[in-house]
Amino acid sequence: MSTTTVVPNDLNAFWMPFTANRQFKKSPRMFVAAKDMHYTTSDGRQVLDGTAGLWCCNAGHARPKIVEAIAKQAAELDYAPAFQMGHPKAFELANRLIDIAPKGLDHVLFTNSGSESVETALKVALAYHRVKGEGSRTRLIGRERAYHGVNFGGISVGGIVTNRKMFGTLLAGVDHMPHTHNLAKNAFSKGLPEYGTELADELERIVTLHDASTIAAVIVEPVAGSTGVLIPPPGYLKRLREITKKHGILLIFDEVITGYGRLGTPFGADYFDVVPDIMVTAKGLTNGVIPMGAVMVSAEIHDAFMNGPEHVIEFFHGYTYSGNPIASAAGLATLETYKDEGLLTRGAELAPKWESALHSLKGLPHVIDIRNIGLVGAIELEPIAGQPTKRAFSAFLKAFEQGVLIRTTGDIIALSPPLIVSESQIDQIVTTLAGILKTLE
Ligand code: PXG
Repeated sequence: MSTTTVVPNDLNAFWMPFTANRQFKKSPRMFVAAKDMHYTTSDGRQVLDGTAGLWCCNAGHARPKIVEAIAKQAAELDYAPAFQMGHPKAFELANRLIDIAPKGLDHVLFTNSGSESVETALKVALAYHRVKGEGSRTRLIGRERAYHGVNFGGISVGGIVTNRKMFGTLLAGVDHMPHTHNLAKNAFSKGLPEYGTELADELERIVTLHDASTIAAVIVEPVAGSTGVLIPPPGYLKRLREITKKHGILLIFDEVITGYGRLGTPFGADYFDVVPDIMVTAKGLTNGVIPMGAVMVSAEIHDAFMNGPEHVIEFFHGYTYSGNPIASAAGLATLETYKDEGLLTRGAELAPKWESALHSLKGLPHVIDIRNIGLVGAIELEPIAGQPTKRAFSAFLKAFEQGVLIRTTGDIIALSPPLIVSESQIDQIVTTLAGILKTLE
């Protein structure tokens, strides 16, 4: 198929997600193919993927095992009812996930996205306390600047103002810890920033205010991704773990971005050596190819529900597509690809190269911070006075023209290449950005 014939001629009907629709439709940017580290545009150009799609194609694109598994599964068993029926691959995938998950997470609930995984985790947490006879634990604690997807629970515990302010009063009984971003003290940190561990103690203040008996769970991203890569100070997550444990509050890690090798360890929990009670994942679970999420929970949580008459449903929650056969097949093939190629830890090998390449941009115009962890990076730019987001967005457009895909959020450039990236491709990303930063308004 010619790459030039697949551009739709009317862009009006599709209301695009999280996109400046009018700007896009005046000047569309279309991908029509992808292979390994590259996208192909509708005008036949190669674009290096600096963002693993949207932080999800951790093994790169069109990987043979995954492609084959999906085709085979579609022909063999396309769909099986998710409620009161099963099929082998969902069980197999749950087992393979438990094999790579931090010790202590023993059961898996499947969803279709990160947002649904967040809702599922919050509901498990509330219901868990109730089945344990602690039904007064109804509050949920999130964090400023957090991104936990776009559904009502997720935006309630989330802390990105633009994602919340249009949507009414959200869930009741939610409070937020402060975020840990501190440019004045931590700018240009390599890896974990030095200052801010004591911000974890804000959780104690919130617990004192509401009383532990009213709090069900605390949810955090180990590294906040979507808001612009906010890396926790040393010991911060350990402290949250201690405080939650002390007060009988569940700790939920939202690992939608940090899961599946992004930090150079299988999960963020491994990187920080902190095991939560519930872990929320999606994206890299299926290499982004088929929508799927997985929520992993401790045996203690799972077992608390396994009471009452055996014919009665234990937890009234689930989706038509929970553990969908094709998604399960994609997940299994993805985990195999990660294992074959050592991708869940490859980020750790590349991290020193990644760090030095990124920090070489220090001193270029408008750059007010550079941060990195695993194979994640961020370059924060000084906003144009009175026109926030414009400078970074124009860097995004220029990078796309020059053959590199980056992401921007506010005036922050976020980078998260597939874990198969080569050292020379890291150089290409950074050299392209260096050229652009010198020419930005
Ligand atoms: N939790 C976290 C931590 C996420 O990063 C979600 C939940 C929601 O996942 P779904 O699958 O419902 O989109 C996310 C998603 C970006 C970007 O460029 C980040 C996300 C999605 C799209 C873009 O930072 N994160």
